[in-house]
Amino acid sequence: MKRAADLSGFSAAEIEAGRRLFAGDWQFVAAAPALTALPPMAGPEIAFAGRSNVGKSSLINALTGRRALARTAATPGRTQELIFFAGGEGGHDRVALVDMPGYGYAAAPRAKVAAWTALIYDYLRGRATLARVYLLIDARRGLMPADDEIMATLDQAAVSYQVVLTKSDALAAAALEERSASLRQQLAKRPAAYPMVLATSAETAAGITELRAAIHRLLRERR
Ligand SMILES: Nc1nc2c(ncn2[C@@H]2O[C@H](COP(=O)(O)OP(=O)(O)O)[C@@H](O)[C@H]2O)c(=O)[nH]1
Ligand SMILES: [Mg+2]
Repeated sequence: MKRAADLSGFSAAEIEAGRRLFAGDWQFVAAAPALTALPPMAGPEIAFAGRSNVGKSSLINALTGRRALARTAATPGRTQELIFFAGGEGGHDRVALVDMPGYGYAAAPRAKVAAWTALIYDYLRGRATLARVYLLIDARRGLMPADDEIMATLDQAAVSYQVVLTKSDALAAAALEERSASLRQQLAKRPAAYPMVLATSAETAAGITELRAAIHRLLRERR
């Protein structure tokens, strides 16, 4: 509907192109436990970063319409590798979605945490094909100190990122709007942050159409 497209800031054509982009065949490509194991740089990469359990894998499944493309974990801190999924429409550049290890998981052994924190930071700072980082924030919790650290790093490295709220189904509409507004304010002083906050739910699919359109727009602008 035209009205819905207007409200989200995307045209009906962009919404449709986003839908088509994610209706294609998405496949697992590689799991990299270290920088030396990254797949060769090909098309643009879109990374999903955030605390353990924030909903990264669930969001990738919701975007691609595949219930179990990315593994979702009842046990937090399980994904300690960069997981690459590739897909996209025929004719377009191949696009990769990257499911990142979660940070801020205190119960893991310290040496392991150090290793995968280094992996996250090295990848985010040094990957030339990284088109955008989606920084996932649990709508119920808002920004935590570990999120601030990642944002400071992305700002310093001038890597463009956008905050995506997850689990929006867990909040009432007014509380969700309040959370988005306060986040927008916090992002205003972040040079590499996209000013708009997107609220999503893998549970109800709220915001998924818009996120697909946003990814389509970003890929188109890069071409
Ligand atoms: N209510 C709700 N729960 C969610 C949503 N997305 C993920 N979860 C739950 O949050 C937990 C962690 O999800 P997961 O995708 O594995 O998080 P990851 O560690 O960031 O990859 C799981 O128990 C999911 O079922 C959502 O949109 N709404
Ligand atoms: Mg995960």
